[in-house]
Amino acid sequence: MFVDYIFAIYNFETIEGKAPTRKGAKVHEESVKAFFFFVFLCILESWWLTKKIDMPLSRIFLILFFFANAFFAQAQTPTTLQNIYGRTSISLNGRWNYIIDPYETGFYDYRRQPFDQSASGKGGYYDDRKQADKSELIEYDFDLSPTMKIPGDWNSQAEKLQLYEGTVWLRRKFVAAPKDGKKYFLYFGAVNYEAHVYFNGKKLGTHKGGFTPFQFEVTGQVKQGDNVVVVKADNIRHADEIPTVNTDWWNYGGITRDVLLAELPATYIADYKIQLSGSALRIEGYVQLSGAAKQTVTVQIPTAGLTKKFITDSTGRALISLPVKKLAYWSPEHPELYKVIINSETDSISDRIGFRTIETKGQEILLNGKPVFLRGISMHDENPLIPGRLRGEADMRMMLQWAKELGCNYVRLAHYPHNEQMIKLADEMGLLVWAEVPVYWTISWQNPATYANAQQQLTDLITRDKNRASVIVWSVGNETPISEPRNIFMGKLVSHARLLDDTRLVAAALEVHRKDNVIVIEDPLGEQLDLVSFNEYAGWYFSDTKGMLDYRFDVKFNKPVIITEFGADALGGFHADDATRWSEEFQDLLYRNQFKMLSAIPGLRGMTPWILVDFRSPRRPHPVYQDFWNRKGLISETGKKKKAFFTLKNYYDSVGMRYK
Ligand code: GCB
Repeated sequence: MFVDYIFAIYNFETIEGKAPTRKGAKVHEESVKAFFFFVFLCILESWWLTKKIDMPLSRIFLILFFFANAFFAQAQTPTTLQNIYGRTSISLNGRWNYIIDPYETGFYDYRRQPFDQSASGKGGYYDDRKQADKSELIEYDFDLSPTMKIPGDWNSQAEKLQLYEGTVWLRRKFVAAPKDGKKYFLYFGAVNYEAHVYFNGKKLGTHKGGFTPFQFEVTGQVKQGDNVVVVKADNIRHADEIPTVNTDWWNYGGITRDVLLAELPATYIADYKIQLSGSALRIEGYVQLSGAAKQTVTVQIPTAGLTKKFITDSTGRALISLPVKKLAYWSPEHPELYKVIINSETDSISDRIGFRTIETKGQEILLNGKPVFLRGISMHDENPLIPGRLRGEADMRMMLQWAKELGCNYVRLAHYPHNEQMIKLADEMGLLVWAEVPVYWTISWQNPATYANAQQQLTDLITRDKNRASVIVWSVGNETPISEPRNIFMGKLVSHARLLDDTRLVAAALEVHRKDNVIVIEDPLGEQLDLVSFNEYAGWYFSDTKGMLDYRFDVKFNKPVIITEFGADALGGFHADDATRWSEEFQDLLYRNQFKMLSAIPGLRGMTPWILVDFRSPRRPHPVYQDFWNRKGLISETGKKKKAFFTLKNYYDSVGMRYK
């Protein structure tokens, strides 16, 4: 029954397709792993029963958890191309036909068996069939179905989809002219949450995780002329997924980011990292070719007068090291980006990369060796004006421009990876970035598949954005409740982030608790992090604008303190006295009082109040003040700045002067 217990919490379905699949192979590999894991559990159970091991079940369980993590983590390899926007590609954005399928009729037969697992593999909506003669029965028709704009969440594009959680099928036809000797990849910037992808009637694979990119190789499958992509997107929330069922944001479903068909040479530059080393004396990193080819690779930074050749090893990898003489370092004040060109014998790619260092020393954060105060703001990937996920560069620029107007040099892109283009814009506009994965609130800490999923999302985020100067912090999660399994889970994510990238800070929004009038920060996870970050809602979720000033902070770590959240809801345009909840005056006074409270923390080096603009949330039903909007924005859903916007701006202006 021990095995039964383990199985009850271990949802095997989540293993299938966890990672993006190349030609569907990974799904199979995972099933084989799951089988061996099962056999291992059976052996362990009989050993435990017969030998009567003198060890509590919880201890055995933890050992098992470690084992399973190591076992499944092996399948986690970076799977997307570096710098997709630097590649030759066809955009598959545009209008896609869609079919809403709440019962998954296009996926399962009437005995609930998946069509794509049947002997013929046929029968699902991905067949994209048309009636051959007038007597034929076909109960769907993509051509006659409505269309929606991709990239774009479905909730904001059709009234009946606003609150929808379930399956929607999306289809796009396109014309291609594949060339001999080239490789082709079908690339998705993000699909929320689970995607099953079919190309010309054949299943390519599945992917889970709503905010990270994935791709499938389709070399040899792209036809001259007409091609068709069908995606089954499913945004149902599950307790064992990342994020879990409970969040405070809208669960926007669908293909929310770009879809591209990329064309590459037979041996291509699959990945590279080109970053300034911690000492600022060298530019370091690697170039990774797609195959185990030995080639000469040249890295050029023309305006810095740097060129150097490297030879890849038998795995196709070359370690890069370029001594630096004179460089204009990237900073929010001078967001200098250098053109970097990488040539291999068979491929070439260029990027715009900024070079800067970031480190902590005691309670200081040093950017290019100089103390910096992070004047930040939190934001979601959502446009308040035309509600829905940010749909393109103009939306993203609007958000970052608002942050600039507020006097920010820093943004927290909460609570999940935002669009790759957003980070590129932050590079260009000069905003430091806190990047986060959706390990939020109550995750299934003891489920190995859940951990593997979280680790994969973190890997994909770091893989994608590791060349962006703006990103200075990888955050492994937000407000997760302390327990031993959680500490282990989060601790492993911290180590994983450091393993993948040692040029940035690692952080998380820690747990806090109150003892009388003291807000205590002693979450054990803090030991492993570079920053002390936490959310505190004095004046809103506890106390009020008067009583909050009686509270003080007790931070148990000698590290820079970056407050990840504080705030209050205010309905834009609602004015009253400053003791009245939901009024702009209440929110404004709360901000003023927060500055008083926070400036008493000796290590305070920055903050990202919650939040730049009002955002949609199903957790916020108050009919007058909320109407499914979290109103903690400094800007209303109509784009109007609230009083507290100007108060925070004044505060940042004065802090900015001190850190000049
Ligand atoms: C938090 C969460 C954030 C919520 C916010 C709130 O602590 O991190 O996602 O939206 O509080 O408004 O309650």
